[in-house]
Amino acid sequence: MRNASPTPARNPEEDDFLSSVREGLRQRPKSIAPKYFYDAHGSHLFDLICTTPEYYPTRTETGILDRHGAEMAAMLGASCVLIELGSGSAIKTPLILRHLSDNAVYVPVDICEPHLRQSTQRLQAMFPALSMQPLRADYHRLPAYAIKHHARQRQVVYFPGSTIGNCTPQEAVQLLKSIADLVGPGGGLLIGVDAKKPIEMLNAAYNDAAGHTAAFNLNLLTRMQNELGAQLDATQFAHHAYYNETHGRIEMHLVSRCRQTIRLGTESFPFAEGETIHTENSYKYTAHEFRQLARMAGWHLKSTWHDEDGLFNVHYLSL
Ligand code: AVJ
Repeated sequence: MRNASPTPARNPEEDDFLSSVREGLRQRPKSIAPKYFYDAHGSHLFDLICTTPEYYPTRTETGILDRHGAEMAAMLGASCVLIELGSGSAIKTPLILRHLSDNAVYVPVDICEPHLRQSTQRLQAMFPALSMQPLRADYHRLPAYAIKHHARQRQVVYFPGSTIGNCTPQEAVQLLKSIADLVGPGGGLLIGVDAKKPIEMLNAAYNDAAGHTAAFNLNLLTRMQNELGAQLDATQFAHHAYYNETHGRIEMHLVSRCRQTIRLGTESFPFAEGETIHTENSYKYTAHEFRQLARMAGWHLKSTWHDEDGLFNVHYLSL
């Protein structure tokens, strides 16, 4: 399997931007799923967000993995099959891979083929002895048979970055159940989860002074113009992100600055002044809350690592 090339998509409709936008704009309140942020420019903007002083999750999680990676790898089993969901540019992955043995297998799973190829190449150069089995797939629809492995090798999903925060708690339980089905009995899950913290710090993280988060949010409108031929004036929308304490989540919205209409094909979507498109939820969980959620999906919390200030948790769970 060494240096295998990415598996081509089985289902070309799996990422249907047009029908998602159409359906999302028909809803009340209007919404578009956050996975559509990540075209090439959006992914670049996300990388910029991660470098801002306000956005603490990336550097905090990196610090945790750097300090405790050896202990994590010991719990995973050094010769496991490590399946990274939504691997993207896989910046933090070496912090785990460097502690695995040559018998381990690394399976990056990502929807974006160029990302997958580049990151696999980079990691294979860093760890020439490690087998890599890149898989181009939407990890929400990953079939259990997709990953080849030895029957006695433990399969561990690696899901960093608090990406699970984009799911509602109900969806998170479903995703955690499907991860359980994927890895099977004896399997494990290493997952990064952003923690609850003072509201000012949360709000600042999603309203960075450099404006990268605003650009990231507004890029969704540019994508709609460029890829779907949507007729709209992006300057008449504003970025709005705030912590919703009731739900324990950051909400991101695109707020209409005036009465206006977005046209998409033959369809018109009128906006009142102040009406929003809800573009993202980012849920924050205490370690206790996340343990309860995981338990509902059949997982047992084995260990939690965090930074000194308790901003971010990395959990290891087993079935
Ligand atoms: C990649 C989903 C974890 O929720 O913090 C960053 C995305 N949105 N700034 C997050 C994001 C705005 C990020 N996740």
